[in-house]
Amino acid sequence: MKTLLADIVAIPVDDPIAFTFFTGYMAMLAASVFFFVERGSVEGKWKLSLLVSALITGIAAVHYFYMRDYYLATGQNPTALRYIDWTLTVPLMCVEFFLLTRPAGAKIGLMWKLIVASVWMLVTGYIGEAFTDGSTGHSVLWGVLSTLGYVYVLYTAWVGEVAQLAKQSGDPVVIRGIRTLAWFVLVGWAIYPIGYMCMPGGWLNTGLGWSSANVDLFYNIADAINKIGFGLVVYNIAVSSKPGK
Ligand SMILES: *C/C=C(C)/C=C/C=C(C)/C=C/C1=C(C)CCCC1(C)C
Repeated sequence: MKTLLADIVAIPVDDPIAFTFFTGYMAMLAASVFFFVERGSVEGKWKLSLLVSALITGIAAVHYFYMRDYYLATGQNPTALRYIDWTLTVPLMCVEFFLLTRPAGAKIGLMWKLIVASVWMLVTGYIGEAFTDGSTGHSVLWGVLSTLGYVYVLYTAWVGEVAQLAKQSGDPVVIRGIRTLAWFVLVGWAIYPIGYMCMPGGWLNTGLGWSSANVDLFYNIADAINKIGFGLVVYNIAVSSKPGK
């Protein structure tokens, strides 16, 4: 009995971070099943987009499974697992932008530019978090460098190539869908820097006294909104755009 109990991972009722790790895990898993199954019922040109949506939430679900355990066992932020997850899933979100605008003429170079910008954003963010000396200088320097990559993706989605290609598609569903995804990047993705600034030395940590435990609370909420939300927008485009091409 003792050994059995030791293997049970319990979620304390007064720990919102553990709660969101578990809820996030289940929600991502359910979303993956949904996107994967629905892939079978959308028009051919959208099938790959739905598969990528399922991969994004699927990869996240597996990471959440491990991150929840790591957090419950150590009480620490699972920084490395978190960034491994993002390094796989955020570039896949860039692939989604490419796939959705490809019928309107998007070139593969667009995809690579977005991937490079997002990987830059994540590598610099990782240095900021994982190698912190607890100082504000370190947090701000790497946070600002990371934000450059974020701004590039934001610009591309709102006014740059992605926005222009969406317009060229002439399909109101694609135009509206891409605009909604751009809103996700502007509002949903902006939750991450808030979490980042809770880390030791971060502005919200030193300025408002927010605990570094909140880093994961913000990241978990943001992940659920962005990964599942992104996928639902893609699904909506796939089921409501006009058939053909
Ligand atoms: C599914 C995971 C997603 C959509 C992750 C997105 C992550 C970001 C937009 C992170 C951005 C950051 C900054 C803009 C500055 C501070 C460091 C980061 C990495 C938290």
